[in-house]
Amino acid sequence: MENEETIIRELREAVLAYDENRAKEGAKRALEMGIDPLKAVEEGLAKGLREAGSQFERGEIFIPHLMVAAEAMRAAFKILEPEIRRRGQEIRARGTVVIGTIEGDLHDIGKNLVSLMLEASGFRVYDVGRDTPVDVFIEKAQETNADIIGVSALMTTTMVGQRRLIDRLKELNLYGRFKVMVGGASVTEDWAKEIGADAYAEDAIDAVRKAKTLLGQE
Ligand code: HCB
Repeated sequence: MENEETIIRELREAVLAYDENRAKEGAKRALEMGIDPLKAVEEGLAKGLREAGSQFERGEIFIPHLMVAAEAMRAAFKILEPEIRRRGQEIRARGTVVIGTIEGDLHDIGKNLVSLMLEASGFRVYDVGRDTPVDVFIEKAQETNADIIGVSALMTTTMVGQRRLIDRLKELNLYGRFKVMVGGASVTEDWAKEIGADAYAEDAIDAVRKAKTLLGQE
């Protein structure tokens, strides 16, 4: 017999099985049955994605698995999102993050993953895309009253953009107003310290952990 519990379990398992169609079907069934869409996200999809994240941390699965799990969640989330808005509910807001890949850099897979994991963990996320100028990050952060700016850079040639962003915040007297979290393949903890960033995150799971720590939540 299909009930709320079985549908929520189905959503969680669909994400863990990397099955986008199954996740979308589950989301439609949840709406048909009048299940609280926020509960379907939090206890179904997001729980599945977090479990996939733990499997990744334990080395049981790899980046491509995490990405398809994330895609399955994103597809089903899109189906549930309008109903969440219609009910006037808000995703549990832990804080607001503006995230993007810095100017000159087209790599966005990691940034997208971080963005989705933050979203799944209750942050409100504004994604400013890739190849994004420093001022666009800062304007968006001001406009949305963000808590954190996440800056991705994958190449040694574009990492300097992370430093430029922090220098620009200083110039504008906004250094300290927004916490800055940096990441990307070539980025290290030492680099983050050197440029005056508030945090370095190694991967999407670490990014969620660091974002919570920055806001004094864990
Ligand atoms: Co690209 N590329 N690439 N590339 N590329 C790298 C990054 C090299 C390291 C490959 C190499 O030479 N060994 C290299 C950079 C060398 C360097 O500077 N040290 C490189 C180069 C040189 C280039 C081109 C210049 C190649 C060329 O055209 N000659 C060119 C650059 C174009 C440009 O940006 N202007 C280029 C192009 C490409 C694509 C388009 C083919 C493709 C990108 C597709 C896309 O993103 N839409 C690509 C890819 C896929 C890679 C590799 C193979 C994988 C990157 C990736 O997606 N990793 C990469 C090799 C590597 O990284 N070792 C190679 C998986 C994600 C999940 O990891 O590290 O991006 P991630 O993100 C993590 C983590 O860093 C952290 O969390 C994420 C999730 O776990 N994180 C954050 C990331 N951002 C964060 C922000 C935060 O606030 C917090 C945490």
